Amino acid sequence: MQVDFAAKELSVKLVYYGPALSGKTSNLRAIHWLGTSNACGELMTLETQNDRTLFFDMLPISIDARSGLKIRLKLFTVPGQVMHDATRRLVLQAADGVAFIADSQRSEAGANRESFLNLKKNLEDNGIDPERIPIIIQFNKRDLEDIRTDDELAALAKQSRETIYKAIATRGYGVMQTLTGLIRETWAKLEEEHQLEDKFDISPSRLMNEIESQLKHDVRRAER
Ligand SMILES: Nc1nc2c(ncn2[C@@H]2O[C@H](COP(=O)(O)OP(=O)(O)O)[C@@H](O)[C@H]2O)c(=O)[nH]1
Ligand SMILES: [Mg+2]
Repeated sequence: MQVDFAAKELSVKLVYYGPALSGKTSNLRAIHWLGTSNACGELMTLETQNDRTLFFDMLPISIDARSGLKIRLKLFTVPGQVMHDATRRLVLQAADGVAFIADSQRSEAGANRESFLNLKKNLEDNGIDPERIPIIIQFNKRDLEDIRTDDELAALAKQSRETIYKAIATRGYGVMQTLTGLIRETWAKLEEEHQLEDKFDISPSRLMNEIESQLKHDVRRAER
């Protein structure tokens, strides 16, 4: 996190991690498409021909809280392929929170596991304690055949520290819940470390209300 006290501006870095093709870029695309244009900036994506992220994607989100605090969220994705480990480590530098995007297909369980271990190693290499940084897990591609069942994910959620979300990123399903869950956990950690409520006069719950109302379209108003 970077703080500019004079400008009352706070920058938070959130990283979407996971194996190749699990849906990290699709999450950012869906956030850009579902979010308000006021909050969401341009989505920067770098892609090779075979649809895999070459370096990373980045989506900036700005929230202006009523207390005057400006919150700048930067969402990054990492390239999933094994060979891009140096890029992943670089993108993880100074991360405040991580969304691990897993592929729900049974065939991808090994790739998920390998990528999760790689995440922990790269956090450690960056001097970040993997047991303390907020990490949430999204099981994406819930629309496909031969996926891990809801019961299996519930059992997994019981034994893991991380909250588990379910998503179909290409349809936007579950994507905003994952993002707001990640922001909530990340803010709680930053609050604990930096006493933001005292410094900026904003409680975590009020902040989440403001983020949700500025990020998401008001459905009732849109329907009128
Ligand atoms: N059926 C299905 N396909 C998905 C879903 N999310 C992503 N995909 C597809 O999976 C492929 C890889 O997605 P992408 O977001 O580029 O993965 P990344 O490598 O993690 O950035 C693309 O063809 C997407 O259209 C999903 O929820 N359901
Ligand atoms: Mg990608």
